Amino acid sequence: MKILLVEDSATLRHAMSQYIVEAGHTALVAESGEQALQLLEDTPVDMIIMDVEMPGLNGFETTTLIREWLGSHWIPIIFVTGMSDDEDYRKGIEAGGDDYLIKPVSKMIITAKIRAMERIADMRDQLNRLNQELEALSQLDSLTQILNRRTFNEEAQKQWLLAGRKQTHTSVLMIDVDHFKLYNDHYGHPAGDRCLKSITEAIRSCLHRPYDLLGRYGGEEFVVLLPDTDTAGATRVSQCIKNAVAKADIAHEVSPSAERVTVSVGGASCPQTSGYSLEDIIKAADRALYRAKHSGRNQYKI
Ligand code: GH3
Ligand code: MG
Ligand code: MG
Ligand code: MG
Ligand code: MG
Repeated sequence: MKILLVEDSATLRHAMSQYIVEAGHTALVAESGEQALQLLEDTPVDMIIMDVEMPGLNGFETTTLIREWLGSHWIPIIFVTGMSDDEDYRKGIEAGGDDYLIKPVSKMIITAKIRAMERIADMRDQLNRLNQELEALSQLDSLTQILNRRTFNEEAQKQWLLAGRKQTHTSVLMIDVDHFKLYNDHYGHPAGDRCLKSITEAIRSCLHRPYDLLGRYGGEEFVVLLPDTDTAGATRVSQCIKNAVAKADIAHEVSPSAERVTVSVGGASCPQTSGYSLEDIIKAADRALYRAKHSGRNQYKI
């Protein structure tokens, strides 16, 4: 760990930084609170050992400023001071200190305290990692690992705004599995889940651009956003999806319209400058999907 030692006494600075180095850490030193603040501006540290009585800013004031500056990023700050009143201890903790040691402090004590704080810092890192993982998980649909509806809407809205008033078209496709209720009833829910994963892969195989978005919009309904794509492009992708699902070749022996699993696709395209909102074009794609269903399924309408 990189440990900052703030101490105005040269003798103590020397001895304590020796302890820090012998414990296997890197020691940075500051002679005053002001110097500590300056150093922190461009050097991140993992822990601070802080004297209290110093000319200029004292350790409590310096700590308050450091905590303000670090915001929600917590690092351990330990006071090491000659001030042994209970009231000083209280002030130190209040100022943002995590521990309060009274001089003289032996090498063994300071080493043990550093170890204890290091354990808490490890826990902080673990929590941060878990939080990041949770954040990522909450954006995905757990079955298909594609964007869930909420995240799709957020990301699509970002793309929509990004495209701004460009002269390009944006397209949306709504894709719905045909007679999927019958599929589930006949093959069982686990098979239905596997089928949805295969359909996801089939759709994904038709999306090649980094900005294309794929989301699970409902049970057996998917949505695709194609930025920079006009009606011709949307038609190509729809045809590709229809073919890819056919190629997946999933048996559906009770389907009234085909012996294999098929999908219906509804698409809509509009130029950024049309004045339509993203919701408008999603609704238009939904209406096109309805037409595809009512024209016999296993087809696309744009
Ligand atoms: P249509 O061709 O008109 O779309 O008919 P459909 O049967 O596909 O449509 P409907 O909306 O009646 O049924 C959708 C079915 O999708 C019902 C539901 O049990 C199933 N379903 C929704 N989500 C899941 C899921 O996560 N896993 C599985 N296995 N089935 C699901
Ligand atoms: Mg001092
Ligand atoms: Mg339905
Ligand atoms: Mg369906
Ligand atoms: Mg449906």
